[in-house]
Amino acid sequence: MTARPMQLSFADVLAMPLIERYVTLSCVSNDVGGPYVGTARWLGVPLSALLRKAGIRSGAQQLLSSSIDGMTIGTPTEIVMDGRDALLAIAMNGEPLPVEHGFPARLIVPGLFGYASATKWITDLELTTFDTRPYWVQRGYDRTGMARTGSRIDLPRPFERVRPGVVTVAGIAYAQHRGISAVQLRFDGGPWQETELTTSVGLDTWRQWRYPWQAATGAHRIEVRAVDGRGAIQPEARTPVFPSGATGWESVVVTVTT
Ligand SMILES: Nc1nc2c(c(=O)[nH]1)N[C@H]1C(S)=C(S)[C@@H](COP(=O)(O)O)O[C@H]1N2
Ligand SMILES: [Mo]
Repeated sequence: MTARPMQLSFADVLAMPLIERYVTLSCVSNDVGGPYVGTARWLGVPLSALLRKAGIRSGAQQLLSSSIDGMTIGTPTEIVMDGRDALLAIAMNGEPLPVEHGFPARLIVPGLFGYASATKWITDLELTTFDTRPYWVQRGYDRTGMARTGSRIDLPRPFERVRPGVVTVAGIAYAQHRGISAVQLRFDGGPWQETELTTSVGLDTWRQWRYPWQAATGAHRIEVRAVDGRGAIQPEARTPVFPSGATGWESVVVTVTT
Protein backbone atom coordinates (compact mmCIF):
# COMPACT_ATOMS: atom_id res chain seq x y z
CA MET A 1 0.00 0.00 0.00
CA THR A 2 2.71 2.42 -1.07
CA ALA A 3 2.50 5.04 -3.80
CA ARG A 4 6.15 4.60 -4.78
CA PRO A 5 7.60 1.17 -4.00
CA MET A 6 11.36 1.31 -3.71
CA GLN A 7 14.49 -0.69 -3.22
CA LEU A 8 17.33 0.53 -1.01
CA SER A 9 20.95 -0.55 -0.95
CA PHE A 10 23.03 -0.23 2.20
CA ALA A 11 24.78 2.72 0.52
CA ASP A 12 21.40 4.39 -0.13
CA VAL A 13 20.58 4.10 3.58
CA LEU A 14 23.97 5.53 4.58
CA ALA A 15 23.37 8.52 2.29
CA MET A 16 20.09 9.44 4.01
CA PRO A 17 19.96 11.76 7.05
CA LEU A 18 20.62 9.62 10.14
CA ILE A 19 19.74 10.15 13.79
CA GLU A 20 21.16 8.50 16.88
CA ARG A 21 19.12 7.73 20.01
CA TYR A 22 19.37 5.78 23.27
CA VAL A 23 16.46 3.35 23.22
CA THR A 24 15.54 0.61 25.69
CA LEU A 25 14.28 -2.62 24.17
CA SER A 26 12.42 -5.26 26.16
CA CYS A 27 11.21 -8.73 25.26
CA VAL A 28 7.64 -9.84 25.89
CA SER A 29 9.15 -13.01 27.40
CA ASN A 30 10.88 -10.99 30.11
CA ASP A 31 9.31 -12.03 33.41
CA VAL A 32 9.17 -9.74 36.45
CA GLY A 33 12.74 -8.86 37.41
CA GLY A 34 14.08 -10.70 34.35
CA PRO A 35 17.17 -10.09 32.19
CA TYR A 36 15.59 -9.67 28.72
CA VAL A 37 15.79 -5.90 28.58
CA GLY A 38 18.60 -3.66 27.44
CA THR A 39 19.52 -0.19 26.29
CA ALA A 40 21.72 0.77 23.37
CA ARG A 41 22.57 3.79 21.24
CA TRP A 42 21.02 3.21 17.83
CA LEU A 43 21.92 5.03 14.61
CA GLY A 44 19.49 4.88 11.74
CA VAL A 45 17.11 6.47 9.26
CA PRO A 46 13.82 7.70 10.71
CA LEU A 47 11.21 5.23 9.46
CA SER A 48 8.72 8.07 9.06
CA ALA A 49 10.95 9.74 6.45
CA LEU A 50 11.39 6.45 4.62
CA LEU A 51 7.66 5.74 4.56
CA ARG A 52 6.80 9.27 3.47
CA LYS A 53 9.22 8.82 0.60
CA ALA A 54 7.43 5.62 -0.36
CA GLY A 55 4.03 7.27 0.08
CA ILE A 56 1.58 5.76 2.58
CA ARG A 57 -1.76 4.82 0.98
CA SER A 58 -4.85 5.35 3.12
CA GLY A 59 -5.92 2.22 4.98
CA ALA A 60 -2.32 1.05 5.45
CA GLN A 61 -2.78 0.06 9.10
CA GLN A 62 0.35 -1.94 9.58
CA LEU A 63 4.02 -1.85 8.71
CA LEU A 64 4.86 -5.48 8.11
CA SER A 65 8.57 -6.28 8.13
CA SER A 66 10.23 -9.52 7.15
CA SER A 67 13.60 -10.98 7.70
CA ILE A 68 16.15 -13.39 6.31
CA ASP A 69 15.21 -15.90 9.07
CA GLY A 70 11.55 -15.96 8.02
CA MET A 71 10.39 -13.81 10.93
CA THR A 72 7.52 -11.40 10.25
CA ILE A 73 6.79 -8.49 12.57
CA GLY A 74 3.89 -6.05 12.39
CA THR A 75 3.94 -2.52 13.79
CA PRO A 76 0.92 -0.18 13.64
CA THR A 77 1.57 2.54 11.01
CA GLU A 78 0.02 5.06 13.39
CA ILE A 79 2.72 4.32 15.99
CA VAL A 80 5.57 4.43 13.47
CA MET A 81 4.32 7.82 12.21
CA ASP A 82 3.36 9.50 15.53
CA GLY A 83 6.64 11.35 15.95
CA ARG A 84 8.57 8.85 18.05
CA ASP A 85 12.10 7.91 16.97
CA ALA A 86 11.23 4.77 15.00
CA LEU A 87 14.36 3.77 13.09
CA LEU A 88 15.72 1.58 10.38
CA ALA A 89 18.92 1.13 12.39
CA ILE A 90 22.33 0.31 10.96
CA ALA A 91 24.57 0.84 13.97
CA MET A 92 24.54 0.07 17.69
CA ASN A 93 26.72 1.76 20.28
CA GLY A 94 28.86 3.43 17.64
CA GLU A 95 29.59 0.30 15.62
CA PRO A 96 27.91 -1.55 12.74
CA LEU A 97 25.15 -3.77 14.12
CA PRO A 98 26.61 -6.96 15.56
CA VAL A 99 25.31 -9.98 13.60
CA GLU A 100 23.31 -11.20 16.61
CA HIS A 101 21.61 -7.80 16.83
CA GLY A 102 20.53 -7.60 13.20
CA PHE A 103 23.37 -6.74 10.78
CA PRO A 104 23.09 -5.11 8.31
CA ALA A 105 19.85 -3.38 9.31
CA ARG A 106 17.00 -3.74 11.79
CA LEU A 107 13.99 -1.85 13.08
CA ILE A 108 13.84 -0.08 16.43
CA VAL A 109 10.46 1.36 17.44
CA PRO A 110 10.51 2.80 20.98
CA GLY A 111 7.59 1.72 23.17
CA LEU A 112 6.87 -1.72 21.76
CA PHE A 113 8.14 -5.17 22.70
CA GLY A 114 10.74 -6.60 20.33
CA TYR A 115 8.34 -9.09 18.72
CA ALA A 116 6.21 -6.17 17.50
CA SER A 117 8.90 -3.70 16.53
CA ALA A 118 12.53 -4.76 16.37
CA THR A 119 12.97 -6.84 13.18
CA LYS A 120 16.58 -7.94 12.76
CA TRP A 121 18.32 -8.85 9.46
CA ILE A 122 15.48 -7.04 7.75
CA THR A 123 14.78 -7.68 4.07
CA ASP A 124 11.34 -6.16 3.36
CA LEU A 125 9.00 -3.49 4.59
CA GLU A 126 5.42 -3.63 3.44
CA LEU A 127 2.49 -1.37 4.22
CA THR A 128 -0.63 -3.45 4.59
CA THR A 129 -3.73 -4.02 6.72
CA PHE A 130 -4.02 -5.90 10.01
CA ASP A 131 -5.44 -8.84 8.02
CA THR A 132 -1.90 -10.09 7.48
CA ARG A 133 -0.94 -11.58 10.84
CA PRO A 134 2.73 -11.58 11.78
CA TYR A 135 4.54 -14.58 13.29
CA TRP A 136 3.83 -14.06 17.01
CA VAL A 137 0.34 -12.66 16.42
CA GLN A 138 -0.51 -15.91 14.60
CA ARG A 139 0.57 -17.62 17.82
CA GLY A 140 -1.80 -15.59 19.98
CA TYR A 141 0.32 -12.67 21.16
CA ASP A 142 -1.19 -9.21 21.33
CA ARG A 143 -1.14 -7.36 18.00
CA THR A 144 0.24 -4.06 19.31
CA GLY A 145 2.79 -5.35 21.83
CA MET A 146 2.95 -2.23 23.98
CA ALA A 147 5.96 -2.43 26.31
CA ARG A 148 5.05 -2.83 29.99
CA THR A 149 6.44 -0.75 32.82
CA GLY A 150 9.14 -2.72 34.61
CA SER A 151 11.54 -2.31 37.52
CA ARG A 152 14.29 -4.59 38.72
CA ILE A 153 16.44 -4.91 41.82
CA ASP A 154 20.00 -5.71 40.74
CA LEU A 155 21.63 -5.25 44.16
CA PRO A 156 21.62 -6.91 46.60
CA ARG A 157 21.09 -10.28 44.91
CA PRO A 158 18.24 -12.54 46.11
CA PHE A 159 19.18 -14.28 49.37
CA GLU A 160 22.48 -12.41 49.51
CA ARG A 161 24.00 -11.95 52.99
CA VAL A 162 24.96 -8.37 53.76
CA ARG A 163 26.43 -6.60 56.81
CA PRO A 164 24.28 -4.30 58.97
CA GLY A 165 24.67 -0.60 58.21
CA VAL A 166 24.26 1.29 54.96
CA VAL A 167 23.62 -1.10 52.07
CA THR A 168 23.08 0.29 48.56
CA VAL A 169 19.96 -1.12 46.92
CA ALA A 170 20.06 -0.45 43.18
CA GLY A 171 18.53 -1.39 39.85
CA ILE A 172 16.79 -0.20 36.71
CA ALA A 173 13.29 0.88 35.72
CA TYR A 174 11.77 1.34 32.28
CA ALA A 175 8.51 2.32 30.62
CA GLN A 176 9.44 2.91 27.01
CA HIS A 177 7.90 6.01 25.43
CA ARG A 178 6.19 6.93 28.70
CA GLY A 179 9.34 7.54 30.71
CA ILE A 180 10.08 6.95 34.39
CA SER A 181 9.26 9.64 36.95
CA ALA A 182 9.93 7.73 40.19
CA VAL A 183 11.08 4.41 41.58
CA GLN A 184 9.97 3.41 45.05
CA LEU A 185 11.05 0.72 47.50
CA ARG A 186 9.47 -0.71 50.57
CA PHE A 187 11.01 -2.90 53.22
CA ASP A 188 9.03 -5.65 54.93
CA GLY A 189 5.73 -4.20 53.69
CA GLY A 190 6.43 -0.77 55.26
CA PRO A 191 5.88 2.67 53.70
CA TRP A 192 7.16 3.33 50.19
CA GLN A 193 10.48 5.18 49.99
CA GLU A 194 11.66 7.31 47.05
CA THR A 195 14.91 6.26 45.41
CA GLU A 196 17.50 8.45 43.71
CA LEU A 197 17.35 8.30 39.90
CA THR A 198 19.96 8.90 37.22
CA THR A 199 19.32 11.85 34.88
CA SER A 200 16.55 11.17 32.40
CA VAL A 201 17.90 10.58 28.89
CA GLY A 202 14.40 10.61 27.42
CA LEU A 203 11.03 8.89 27.40
CA ASP A 204 12.40 5.86 25.58
CA THR A 205 15.33 5.09 27.87
CA TRP A 206 15.49 3.26 31.17
CA ARG A 207 16.72 4.97 34.35
CA GLN A 208 18.98 3.52 36.97
CA TRP A 209 18.08 4.05 40.62
CA ARG A 210 19.65 3.54 44.03
CA TYR A 211 18.73 3.80 47.69
CA PRO A 212 20.98 3.90 50.76
CA TRP A 213 19.34 1.40 53.07
CA GLN A 214 20.01 1.35 56.81
CA ALA A 215 20.04 -2.43 57.09
CA ALA A 216 19.28 -3.95 60.50
CA THR A 217 20.03 -7.55 61.42
CA GLY A 218 17.50 -10.12 60.23
CA ALA A 219 15.81 -11.29 57.05
CA HIS A 220 14.20 -8.51 55.00
CA ARG A 221 11.99 -8.39 51.98
CA ILE A 222 12.59 -5.52 49.54
CA GLU A 223 9.92 -4.66 46.94
CA VAL A 224 10.26 -2.24 44.03
CA ARG A 225 7.78 -0.42 41.82
CA ALA A 226 8.13 2.31 39.21
CA VAL A 227 5.94 5.28 38.37
CA ASP A 228 5.89 6.10 34.67
CA GLY A 229 6.18 9.58 33.16
CA ARG A 230 2.40 9.93 33.06
CA GLY A 231 2.04 9.20 36.78
CA ALA A 232 0.83 5.60 36.41
CA ILE A 233 2.11 3.27 39.12
CA GLN A 234 3.48 -0.05 37.88
CA PRO A 235 0.67 -2.58 38.46
CA GLU A 236 1.07 -4.94 41.40
CA ALA A 237 -1.10 -7.72 39.91
CA ARG A 238 0.87 -10.55 38.36
CA THR A 239 0.09 -11.43 34.77
CA PRO A 240 1.99 -14.05 32.75
CA VAL A 241 4.17 -13.33 29.74
CA PHE A 242 1.48 -14.59 27.34
CA PRO A 243 -0.26 -12.82 25.59
CA SER A 244 0.85 -9.25 26.31
CA GLY A 245 3.77 -9.26 28.73
CA ALA A 246 4.30 -9.88 32.45
CA THR A 247 3.26 -7.41 35.14
CA GLY A 248 3.87 -7.33 38.90
CA TRP A 249 6.40 -6.05 41.41
CA GLU A 250 9.78 -7.64 41.89
CA SER A 251 10.95 -8.45 45.39
CA VAL A 252 14.07 -9.91 46.92
CA VAL A 253 14.77 -11.35 50.34
CA VAL A 254 18.11 -10.42 51.89
CA THR A 255 19.72 -11.62 55.10
CA VAL A 256 21.53 -9.04 57.21
CA THR A 257 24.09 -10.58 59.60
CA THR A 258 27.23 -9.45 61.35
N1 LIG B 1 14.49 -11.46 12.33
C1 LIG B 1 14.15 -11.52 13.62
N2 LIG B 1 14.02 -10.37 14.29
C2 LIG B 1 13.68 -10.39 15.59
C3 LIG B 1 13.44 -11.61 16.26
C4 LIG B 1 13.59 -12.82 15.53
O1 LIG B 1 13.41 -13.94 16.03
N3 LIG B 1 13.95 -12.73 14.20
N4 LIG B 1 13.06 -11.60 17.59
C5 LIG B 1 12.46 -10.36 18.07
C6 LIG B 1 12.33 -10.33 19.51
S1 LIG B 1 11.13 -11.34 20.16
C7 LIG B 1 13.07 -9.50 20.31
S2 LIG B 1 12.74 -9.38 21.96
C8 LIG B 1 14.19 -8.69 19.75
C9 LIG B 1 15.49 -8.93 20.51
O2 LIG B 1 16.49 -8.08 20.00
P1 LIG B 1 18.00 -8.27 20.44
O3 LIG B 1 18.42 -9.65 20.04
O4 LIG B 1 18.78 -7.20 19.73
O5 LIG B 1 18.05 -8.09 21.92
O6 LIG B 1 14.39 -8.95 18.38
C10 LIG B 1 13.22 -9.11 17.62
N5 LIG B 1 13.57 -9.20 16.23
MO1 LIG C 1 11.22 -11.14 22.37
